[in-house]
Formats: sequence, structure tokens, C-alpha cells
Amino acid sequence: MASDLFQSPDYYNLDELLSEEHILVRNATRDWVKKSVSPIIEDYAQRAEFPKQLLSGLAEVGAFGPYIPEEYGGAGLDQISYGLMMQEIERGDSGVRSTCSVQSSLVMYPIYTYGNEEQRKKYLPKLASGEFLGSFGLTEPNFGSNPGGMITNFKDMGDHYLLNGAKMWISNAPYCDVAVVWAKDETGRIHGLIVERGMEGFTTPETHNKWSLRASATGELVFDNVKVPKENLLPNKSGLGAPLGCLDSARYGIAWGALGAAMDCYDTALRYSKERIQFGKPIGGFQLQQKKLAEMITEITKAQLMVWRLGVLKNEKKATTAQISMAKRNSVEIALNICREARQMLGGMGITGEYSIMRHMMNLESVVTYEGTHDIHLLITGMDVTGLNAFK
Ligand code: TGC
Ligand code: FAD
Repeated sequence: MASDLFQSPDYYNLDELLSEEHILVRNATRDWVKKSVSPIIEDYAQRAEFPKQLLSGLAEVGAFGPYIPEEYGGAGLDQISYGLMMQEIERGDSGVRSTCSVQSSLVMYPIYTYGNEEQRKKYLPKLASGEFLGSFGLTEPNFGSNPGGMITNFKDMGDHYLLNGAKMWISNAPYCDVAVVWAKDETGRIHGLIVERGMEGFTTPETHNKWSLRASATGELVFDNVKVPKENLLPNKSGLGAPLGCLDSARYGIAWGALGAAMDCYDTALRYSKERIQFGKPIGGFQLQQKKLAEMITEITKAQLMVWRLGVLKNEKKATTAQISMAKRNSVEIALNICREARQMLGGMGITGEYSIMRHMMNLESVVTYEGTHDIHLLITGMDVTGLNAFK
């Protein structure tokens, strides 16, 4: 990939809305991405390899559990800092951001929020330091948008639980040390269980041949009569609302993250438009190219305002599931549109790995599907404004 010349767009002086701490966190993450992610990521994506060596650096910048209290190894930051980190990391690559979203919001968050003190002390510091990698098993082969139908289940055997079933499309699975797994008890109630690598009957086959998120490892979680110690059940919340609560946190991070990918594509196209000469002048001087750039920066600015406001609401614990859905859907949609326009602006060069645009575009095809598809989020908004449930 060409060297990383990224200049962050800030058309409405939004930095003035950020605290000194936010800017420090944002800049430190940006510097780390330029130094550690940009030089290697295209190569790893081309080879479909997970850049495992980035885990320690991600831990050092605080990207594993940014908002988890420091006593458990987290960074103890607010939600806007968390969002800015995800923006900067996804500016580098959505797959690397995925690793952080899963670790922070889908593994550390449920252990912190639904776990007991022993579970917090046992797992959170190791997850924060990157010594442990976590995964989150909700989706099953026959239950994606409708996770409440899951068939993975456990039986109470007296001194342990016996877990059976399979999860599919699980980020980090092939390398995970621990998995937060959602399964039904004998009454059909959903609970979270912490499953550890090495437990007999637990395997994590990798999913190959992806055209998207190639630098993120995806796989299955398979449970064949796995004996799970009783102390590994998350005791403080059960029901489908427990995993859905984790999704609120991860979707919030994605709303910021996808914007990072959009900003990178805009910045690349803007620079290219000033350098590429056709018909005797820079292509940025043609009205059709200016229209694309003007529309991109308008959409980026609107989305930046939306995620910033959502961050304020989240800090005040007032952000609703539906507000988060709207932001996740909007950021991913505008990012995909911007990628497609930016790729065209680069002409033939846009399809090569010399530039990040095509990789972002392919990555975003997963981001628009996971954590609730584009249409599922539309229906969540529809349900919120009408009070009528289109799912049932
Ligand atoms: P529904 O009847 O609406 O709700 C069931 C129960 O949950 C409660 N609830 C929530 N609780 C806390 N937080 C939330 N956000 C909640 N949303 C709902 C609700 O009150 C109810 O409670 P109770 O006590 O009445 O039982 O559920 P439904 O079955 O109708 O489904 C609704 C729907 C479709 C919106 C939901 O299932 C959904 O969001 N589906 C999309 C599935 C999804 O997003 N999967 C993501 C898997 S993880 C992933 O993709 C990780 S990618 C990571 C990466 O690499 O970055
Ligand atoms: P389906 O639910 O089968 O949907 C197919 C289509 O039908 C979609 O367009 C959908 O919008 C539409 N549809 C479904 N229901 C309705 C409806 N009621 N009305 C209108 N349209 C509808 N899951 C995890 O648990 N953990 C992970 O770490 C994880 N990581 C992932 C990583 C990647 C790379 C990918 C691709 C997925 C990952 N997922 C993960 C799974 C992801 O959350 C699901 O793919 C997603 O929720 C959609 O489920 P599905 O693929 O089964 O599609």
C-alpha cells in the first residue's frame, strides 16, 4: 500500500466539541495505526492472514476495554474516547476494529456487566492486556437475524453443565482463548457461559474463502458435550436481552468505526483528485469529481455530528437501542457509498492494493451485515417510531 498520508477531515471544527483527553486518545490511536497497521495490513488482507502480532499494540493503546474500569485492566475512558478509538482503528482496517469490538464490547462488557467479581478478576485483566483473545457466540447456522431461536443448549449435570450446539460466523474464533457463548437452559431461557479453549469437545474451525474482512479471523464454535464448570455461568442477567445489551455497545463502536473507513476513502480520493492530471488539469477541477467530493464530505460531517451526539447520550446513559441502530446503519451506509464513489475517482488505480479503498469497500460488506443487517436496523427504527413490531 502507498504510504499513509491520512489527513482527517473536520469540516465543522468538531474537534472543538472534544476534550483534551479525547484528542490525546484519538491522536495516540491514529499515530499507532499509521505506524503499526497501515504498513502491513494490505499484505495480511491479500494473504487472508490474521495479524496476531497487533494484539499487544492494541492493548497498549487501550483498545481492549477502553471504558472498562482501570481496576480490571481497562482504560477507564468515556464513550466518546471509545468511539474515537474505533474510528481511528477502522480507518486502518475494519477487521482490526472487529477484533477490538469483540474483545471490548462482546467479551469484556458481558463479563464486567453480567459476571461476578471472581469472573471479572479472573478474565478482564488478561483480556485487557491481550494475553487472552475473546470471541462472542450468538449466531448459529439457522439463526442469524433471529438469535432468539438458537438451539445451542446446556443441561445441569449437578456438578457441571453439559454444553451442545454450534455457533457460526464468529469473529476471533480460530484464535480465541475464551468465548462468551449464549445457550438455552432446560427451560429454554438464554444464559451466557464462559467457555475456555482446551475444554474437551470444544473446537473452533476457521471459515475460509472470505472476500471481506480478510485480515480478521472468522470461524465456528462447536460444542460436543463440553463440560462447563458451573462457576463459568454469567449470573447477573439472562434472556435474549443479555446478548442484545452487548450488541448495543458494539454497534455504537461500529457507528464510529465505519466513519473512519469513510474518512480514509474521502481523504484518499481528495488527494488523488489534486494529483491526477487528465485533459491537462487535475481531475479535481472537473465538476463531476467535485460533486462526488462535496457529497462525501457533507455525509461525513452529518455522520460525525450524529455519532458525537450519540456519544454524549451514551455517556449520560441515555442512548437508546434504536438511536444506536440508526447510527450504525447510517455510518455503514454512507461509508459504503463513499467507498464506491472514491474507488471510481481513482479509476483503474482504485481496484489495486496500492490504495486502501477497495479493501475498505469489501470489509464494509461484512460490517453492513454483522451486528444486525442494514434492513434489521431499519426495522428497529421503524418499530421505534411507529410502536408496531414488524418482526412478529
Ligand atoms: P425482542 O422480543 O425484541 O427482545 C427480546 C428481549 O430482549 C430485550 N431487549 C433488549 N435488552 C437489552 N438491550 C437491548 N438492546 C434489547 N433489545 C431487546 C427485550 O426487551 C426483550 O426482553 P423480555 O424481557 O421482554 O424478554 O427480540 P426479537 O426476538 O423480536 O428480536 C429483535 C431483533 C430482531 C431486533 C434482534 O434479535 C436483533 O437485533 N437481531 C439481529 C441479530 C444481531 O445483531 N446479531 C449480531 C451477532 S454478533 C455479531 O454480529 C458480531 S460481529 C462483531 C465484529 O466482528 O465486530
Ligand atoms: P439472515 O438472518 O439469514 O438474513 C438474510 C437476509 O434476510 C438479510 O438481508 C436480512 O436483512 C434479511 N432478513 C432477515 N430477517 C428479516 C426480516 N424480519 N425482515 C426483513 N428482512 C429480513 N455473529 C456472532 O454471534 N459473533 C460474531 O463474532 C460474528 N462475527 C461475524 C463476522 C462476519 C465476517 C460476518 C459476516 C458475520 C458475523 N456474525 C457474528 C454473524 C452476523 O451477526 C450475522 O451474519 C447477521 O446477524 C445476519 O445473520 P445471517 O447471516 O444468518 O443472515
